[in-house]
Amino acid sequence: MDFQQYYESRKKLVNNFLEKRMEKRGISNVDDAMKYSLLAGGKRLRPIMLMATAEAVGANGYDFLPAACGLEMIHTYSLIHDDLPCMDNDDYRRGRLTNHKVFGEAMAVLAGDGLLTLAFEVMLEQRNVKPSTLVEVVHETAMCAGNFGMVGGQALDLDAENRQISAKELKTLHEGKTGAMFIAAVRGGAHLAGATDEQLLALTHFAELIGLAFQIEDDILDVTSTEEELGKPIGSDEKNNKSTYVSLFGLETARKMADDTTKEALACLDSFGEKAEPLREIARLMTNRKN
Ligand code: GRG
Repeated sequence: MDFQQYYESRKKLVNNFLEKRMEKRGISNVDDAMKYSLLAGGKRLRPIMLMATAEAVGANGYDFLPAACGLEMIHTYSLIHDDLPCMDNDDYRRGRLTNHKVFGEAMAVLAGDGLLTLAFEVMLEQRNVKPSTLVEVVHETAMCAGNFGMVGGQALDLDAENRQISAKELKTLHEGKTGAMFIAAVRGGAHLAGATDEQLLALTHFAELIGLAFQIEDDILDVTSTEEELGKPIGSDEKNNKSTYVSLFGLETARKMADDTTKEALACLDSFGEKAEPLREIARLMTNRKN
């Protein structure tokens, strides 16, 4: 399998779907702010992951584009809000100015709200699945995105600012903030493709582990990319006091943790055979990524 070709073709499907769907305008110029961030690139990991999981179970991933693209809308809203001055106060995202830098803070809040709401509208436009299955997928996605998942994790993150937290607290924080949306992607694809209970269990465990490995890798990249660029010794950056896997365990142990967790995640896919190869490659991509 040519994974690069696989990934690019799925990314194109996602981008085309999002562009087409955003042609349907609402009543105001909040649409421009929503489109600005949604169509700004990005790896499209979560929708591609949903499709690849459906394929691992034996379905066609591209049959589930509305459900998959809803996840990208939720993810994009979270990035817009995360970049706001009251949160991380970032000026750049996906290689361009952040939403609030271009449209102002109030409009950026609304663009995020609009994308979160549109996500559920679009997911419910998914056809060719039993209504009860779709309800289950949307319900799980809502739980993963909300106070039991991403929003809860972000709140824990705010609370952890400028104080040291334990490894257990850090894990809970990231299981919510980052991991929950990967669980939504994998379980969503599994449900839509009609996975058995046994398959669902293995895939859920895979998603939990790969979310953790992705976060450890993100913490590693945070220190290695910025500090290498600046020519500083790795580990010397004290720009904030946030606890990370690197600050808690050191760079070498964090690298080993990322590797071991990825291997454990891949082992969860052993019974899926050749059909899970794209999902395996996505897992490898997520943990060896350069950006
Ligand atoms: C504001 C409710 C709320 C939640 C914010 C996702 C998130 C929660 C914050 C983003 C901040 C961050 C750097 C989180 C770590 C996970 C991460 C690297 C997210 C970026 O996801 P990618 O790499 O980004 O999939 P692209 O741009 O490729 O989609």
